[in-house]
Amino acid sequence: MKISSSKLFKLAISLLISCLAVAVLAQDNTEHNHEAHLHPETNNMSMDNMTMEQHDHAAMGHSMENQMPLSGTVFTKDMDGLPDAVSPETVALKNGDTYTITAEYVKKQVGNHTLKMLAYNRSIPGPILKIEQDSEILIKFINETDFEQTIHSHGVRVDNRYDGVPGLTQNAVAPGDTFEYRLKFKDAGVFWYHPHTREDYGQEMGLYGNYLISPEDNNYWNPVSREIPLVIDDILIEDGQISDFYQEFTNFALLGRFGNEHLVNGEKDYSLNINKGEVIRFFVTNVSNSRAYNLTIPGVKLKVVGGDLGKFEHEYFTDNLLISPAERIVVEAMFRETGDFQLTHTQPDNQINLMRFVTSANSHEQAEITNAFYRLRHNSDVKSEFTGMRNLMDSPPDKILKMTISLANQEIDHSEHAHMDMQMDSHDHTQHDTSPNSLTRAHQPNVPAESVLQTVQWDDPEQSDRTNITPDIYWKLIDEETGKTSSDIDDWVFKQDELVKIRLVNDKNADHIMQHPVHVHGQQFVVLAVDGMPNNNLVWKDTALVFPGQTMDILVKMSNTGEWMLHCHISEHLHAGMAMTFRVEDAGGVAAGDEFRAKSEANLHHH
Ligand SMILES: [Cu+2]
Repeated sequence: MKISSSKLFKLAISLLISCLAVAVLAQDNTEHNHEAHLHPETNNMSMDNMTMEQHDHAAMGHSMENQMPLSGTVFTKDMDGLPDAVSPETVALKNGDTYTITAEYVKKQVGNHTLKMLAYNRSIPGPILKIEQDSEILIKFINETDFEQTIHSHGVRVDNRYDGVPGLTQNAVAPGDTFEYRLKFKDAGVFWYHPHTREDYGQEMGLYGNYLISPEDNNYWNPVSREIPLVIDDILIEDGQISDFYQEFTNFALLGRFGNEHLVNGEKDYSLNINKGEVIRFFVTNVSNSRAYNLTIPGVKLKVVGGDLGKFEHEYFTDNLLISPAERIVVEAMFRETGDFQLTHTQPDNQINLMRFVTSANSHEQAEITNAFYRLRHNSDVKSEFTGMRNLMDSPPDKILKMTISLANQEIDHSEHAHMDMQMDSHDHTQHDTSPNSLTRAHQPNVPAESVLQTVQWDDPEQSDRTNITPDIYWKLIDEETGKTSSDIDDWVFKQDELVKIRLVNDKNADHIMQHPVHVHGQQFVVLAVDGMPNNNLVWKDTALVFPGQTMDILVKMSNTGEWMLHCHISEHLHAGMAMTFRVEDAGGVAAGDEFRAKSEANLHHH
């Protein structure tokens, strides 16, 4: 039986949005600046169908002063009676264990501000769940917030029923309700969990946490002194609180919400004490809504060993770690010198200190660990997994997906966008940078060339994007073959274990060009080539950053049946339409989660 997931998904989204609005309107909310201005067409993202009223609203929004509130219902910032945030707990779970995660509002001290935030088990990040590879864990989720929730286990090849996509794999968890997620962890490495409802709001407010999956093979990673997860985020604080979110729409929809404060493991001035000679393996996760981080630790040697889903074919030393929203990097750092070191983020116009490492004089150096650090491993086990895939390097793509936006009807004042001019000027899409150095780098998409870094939208310092809202802003995925767009794409059906090559084309002729971190649910993929340059260091991934104007070929191994999302992981772009679904079914045409979708479709038809 073939189910039209796209129709179902659209209906579900529209139901979700209307339920959300009603649920929140029903409760006492004393912070309405304005009468609720509901957009009945929030789910209809077509620009052509934009009503006059919406158009006027959009045009007015852009000409208004930045500080003018939008016409909508602001999520309340009332903090009365909220519990204080606690420090994240590290919890070791064994096969068959059950663990309860509760999402709720907390008060959290960030610098001089007491912020209303959202937390899992009252901590930001949520608890670090340490689990052995191949274990199955039952997560009992409780929603103590005032809006619908789910848990999406990012990068974990879960059974489709536990993927956390409302309307597609489960019903959203209403306030006060619960849901049980039965999760099997097939892969080793670092993963993360977050909601898949109003990600722009939930994630920015603090709903994220790591799974650390220890490999079955004790020699999978190098010997190190310690392993430490680093969760990196930026938040936008204005007037002492996290800047407004609206119940009816997503703001900052063109560029995504860039923050003005940076958090590492939930803290503004995070610091770690290190003993001289230690090699630390950091599991880095970027949980920001929109910001790509360009990380380094000046004075400390870094070796990249893993990506989203396990080891690279070849380890490499680097000065820079580029990490887009939702990506993970596994990096080892050798602290040979005594003193203070900073984890920094570098963008063309400035450098920001994110956290501090204080290295004490008492040496903990161990020869075995030091020697392992300086040896670059070539992982033949990983390489052999990719042999068959590499043979498809030159084959034509099965699907071509254009990532674009059209602002033809929009009154967007581009002069407000700080990086627009720079971006357009520095853009030469017609030729590759062919200097020997950049050529080597181009073979390693993980270390982008300087000219590529120049094209990135690094920031929105004046928050010029605040009045750009959904559905006025419609970021699109267009199937080149059928012309179908985003949620209307309903014919991507693959057989289990098929290898599917998808060419992701970041439209260089779009009205606004920006980088997009593309996330594929439920499966693993590799980046085969970027702008036609083959990638000579493969790693399994679930999220890859397609730079402005770039073309990236990914090869997806469709191992996991179900109906799944493919979307941009800039939260605001996801809500602005840069999302689609695809189906993976077994030889008999059956996919996990079909029972849920059949039931929901029947229900939708009856109402
Ligand atoms: Cu995007």
